Amino acid sequence: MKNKSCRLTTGQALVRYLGRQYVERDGKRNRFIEGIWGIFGHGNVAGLGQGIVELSRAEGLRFYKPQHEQAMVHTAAAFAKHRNRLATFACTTSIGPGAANMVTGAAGATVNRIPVLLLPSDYFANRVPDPVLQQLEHTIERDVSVNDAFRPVSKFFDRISRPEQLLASLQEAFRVLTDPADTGAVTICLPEDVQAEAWDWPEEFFEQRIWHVRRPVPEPELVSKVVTLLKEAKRPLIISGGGTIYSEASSELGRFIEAFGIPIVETQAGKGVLPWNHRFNAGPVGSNGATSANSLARKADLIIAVGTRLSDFTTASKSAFQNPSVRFVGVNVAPMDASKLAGLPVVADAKRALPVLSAALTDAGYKGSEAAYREEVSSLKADWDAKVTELRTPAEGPLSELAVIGIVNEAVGGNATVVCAAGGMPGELVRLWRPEDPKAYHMEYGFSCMGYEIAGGLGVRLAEPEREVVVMVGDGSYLMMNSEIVTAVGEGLQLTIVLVDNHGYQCILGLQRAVGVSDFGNELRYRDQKSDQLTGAYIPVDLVKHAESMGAHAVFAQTAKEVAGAVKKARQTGGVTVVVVPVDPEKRMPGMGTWWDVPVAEVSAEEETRKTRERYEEATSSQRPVFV
Ligand SMILES: Cc1ncc(C[n+]2csc(CCOP(=O)(O)OP(=O)(O)O)c2C)c(N)n1
Ligand SMILES: [Mg+2]
Repeated sequence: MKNKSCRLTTGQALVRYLGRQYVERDGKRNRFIEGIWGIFGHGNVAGLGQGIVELSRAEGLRFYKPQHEQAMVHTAAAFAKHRNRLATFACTTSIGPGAANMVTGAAGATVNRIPVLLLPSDYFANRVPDPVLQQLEHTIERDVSVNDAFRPVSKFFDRISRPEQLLASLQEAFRVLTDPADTGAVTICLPEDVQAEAWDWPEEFFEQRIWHVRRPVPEPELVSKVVTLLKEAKRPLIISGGGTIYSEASSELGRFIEAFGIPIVETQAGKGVLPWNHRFNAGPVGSNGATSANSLARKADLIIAVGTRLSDFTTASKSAFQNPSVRFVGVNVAPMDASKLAGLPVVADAKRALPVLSAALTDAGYKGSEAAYREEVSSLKADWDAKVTELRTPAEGPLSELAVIGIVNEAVGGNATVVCAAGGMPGELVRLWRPEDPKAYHMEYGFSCMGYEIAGGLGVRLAEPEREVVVMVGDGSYLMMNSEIVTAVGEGLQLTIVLVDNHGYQCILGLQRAVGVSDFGNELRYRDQKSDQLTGAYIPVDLVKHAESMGAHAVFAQTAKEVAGAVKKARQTGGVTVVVVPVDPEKRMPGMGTWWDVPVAEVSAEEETRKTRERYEEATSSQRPVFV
């Protein structure tokens, strides 16, 4: 018997399919694709674009138009991150440059393991008009297009040269998108002629589909091994990453550490899993870490890494763990992450694994860490908290970026979501911001992509309209990508943006000094006519006028009172408010004995560089590239 079918174009069928995909986890169900973001060109306006016009409203998919293709991927990723990867957006572009503009966003999503569905258009499958406007004519490989640049940055890649290929392709695309270990950017390239081509689609293809988001349980054999390891450990420590938050395992983690007196330290993606003032939360670990967390990490003999990819910032480029007999356990849905640092790979979901471990430990008579260790944790934590308070407190004279962070945090509280990605602020926020909720700290520090901040803030705002959102952005990031303010204004969204102006790329300038190079090419300065270098006066950019021109309310605030007042007022004013805060670039975060591996020139005519190289070589000797 022939099944019923319906005749639709590829573009129409795709829209219908997207509207009917749901996810389910812990018995809760929601639509997976919340809407479609797109910028049209000849590649998609008649194909998928026509499908969107005709069907998206009926399918409950709202269409959004950003100002930049890269930005819309950041928005989609931020939305998905805030929703713990249980929902995202689809993003459509034209061919060539529109598609290429999404590659950076795709990489960011994949690096951070965040689902985004990317639908770049591609040149004609029939190749009759070749080369179509914007087509890359590869001289040897005729089937290569600009879109092949998505391959290394996607977790799934396909090119649809016949409509019916969508049947199998979308099935796999959604499996990857909704799988906690495999997820990332999923790219389906759509040749412009195929988008407009009709086919008889089986009705079943459009039935509502519910994707179960798995929570793998730990293997009992490995649970026993963890029990043995913990019973032997004197200084156990948990590193908690973004995975713990995506898994919604805050309560399970809290119960586990309370039961056994094991402290946690946080990564950038994992910050906020427990409130900053939880007695066993020893703060951020690694290169931008707290003295408390780093002291515990240095001496730990057993580290349980939960939901973290153990990036170089977390491990201080593999120098953070100095106990000769330290062992690692990796609790992670992704086998690659579970096995890092030669860890015992407990491939499991955090929310499932922690109670299982807890029960096994109790059964085995494990009483938890010793009193002296717990006391050490509290005393380290108390010292660190006092240090944070001191660093956040405004001093005399022009504001420091550190003080601005404290002022803004005080003004919005511990439940508003702070959004940031690149510059000096991520390293400062991770130490100084005090979140009181797992969704109060949104840092994109896997790719640390300049330009994510405002677009990301927009995504968070859409993901949870009730919560206050404050974007912290440096002048460099702002100048690179600010035009999503127009999108937020157009959508009537409230967004508070704190724009910290220190005349350029001050974190890289600080790094430059740290690697023994003199100040060069990082500040926003005129070319000096005499030296022919970028050493002239600061280029005055009127950031207030700039923000105003896009429809934002803009406020210049240079004292603690003005900053706090402007931030508080922003929420009542509604719409987008940009608070421009000038800060003293030389009031930097003091050194805290941490390290990040950035290689220093091995030979140089500069004495300073040679000395720095000596110190660098000394520092690398504390790296441990191999663990057993
Ligand atoms: C797209 C992109 N390009 C380059 C970099 C390298 N980079 C990291 S931070 C930074 C400077 C950021 O300047 P700003 O936003 O003003 O922050 P500040 O350094 O002053 O704190 C640069 C160039 C990056 N992370 N992302
Ligand atoms: Mg700056």
